[in-house]
Amino acid sequence: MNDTPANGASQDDEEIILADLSDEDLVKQMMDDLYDGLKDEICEAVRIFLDRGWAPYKILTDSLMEGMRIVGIDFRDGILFVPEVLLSANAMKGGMEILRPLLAETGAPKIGTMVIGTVKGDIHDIGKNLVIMMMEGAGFEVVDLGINNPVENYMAAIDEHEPEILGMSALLTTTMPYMKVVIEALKEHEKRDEIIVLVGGAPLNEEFAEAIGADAYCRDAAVAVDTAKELIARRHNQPPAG
Ligand code: B1M
Repeated sequence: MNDTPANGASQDDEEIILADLSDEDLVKQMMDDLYDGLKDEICEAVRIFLDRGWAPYKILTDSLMEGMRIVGIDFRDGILFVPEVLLSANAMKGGMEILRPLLAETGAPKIGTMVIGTVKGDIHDIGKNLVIMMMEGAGFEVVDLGINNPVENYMAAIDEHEPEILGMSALLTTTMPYMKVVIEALKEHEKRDEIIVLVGGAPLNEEFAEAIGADAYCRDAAVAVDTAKELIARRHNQPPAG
């Protein structure tokens, strides 16, 4: 990514020892490594930060998500292409897999169940997977439908698992309208009032969520957790758990 790596050495110099870098330089190096799709290096850096006592959520937000934001800018500008971004996504997932059990290990009591999936036509799943990790960590049982879900998948999972919450993710402006198709199907099957519908994904906003009849738009995974807790508590007429 950069001509000068985070530790100030030139590209041709000897190998960078991640463990020798300061926190600040290691964050910068992780962004470079995520950009270059270096999964092993990302996993090593995540472990180093954990050893240094960083909270899993801080590692996620300060290095992995920030790194992916930069990848997104160069993807948009035609500097990076799909194969390169896939490598970055793979590296990010490697880091997330290390953090996943740690985020889920809070011992929080079970609050409710959520069915979540990325909508039809859309294969982005990193943000959805992050939401799942955070929801599990907060005490939700989560049924993950994966990517590219037609309305039938959501309806079948709702029938089977009877969740309090339905979550939908979309990262493309062309796929986000499909969320309305799912909400309309819920109405048609007289299930809309039984379930809290939360939607998220980079191109969405509150106005869109309101326009399609969702209960709330969630800007990020932490907001998804807070919103889920709050809306469930409101249904039960109790203060939010945790
Ligand atoms: Co895609 N892609 N991509 N891509 N991709 C975007 C979304 C894009 C903005 C890039 C850009 O141009 N800057 C652009 C969309 C433009 C638009 O629609 N306006 C785009 C495009 C165009 C495409 C293709 C069409 C490219 C092509 O083929 N020509 C293609 C579409 C494929 C398809 O889906 N049919 C495509 C493909 C891909 C890859 C496969 C290469 C890869 C996905 C790999 C994967 O997910 N396994 C990819 C990636 C990685 C991205 C970017 C770079 C990063 C997305 C990401 O993971 N962000 C992205 C650029 C960007 O968003 N800046 C881009 C990190 C993640 C943690 O954030 O997903 O926003 P995010 O999730 C957040 C919140 O949004 C929220 O919480 C999460 C955590 O905080 N949230 C929810 C998300 N879902 C939620 C659900 C909830 C609650 C909150 O429910 C309750």
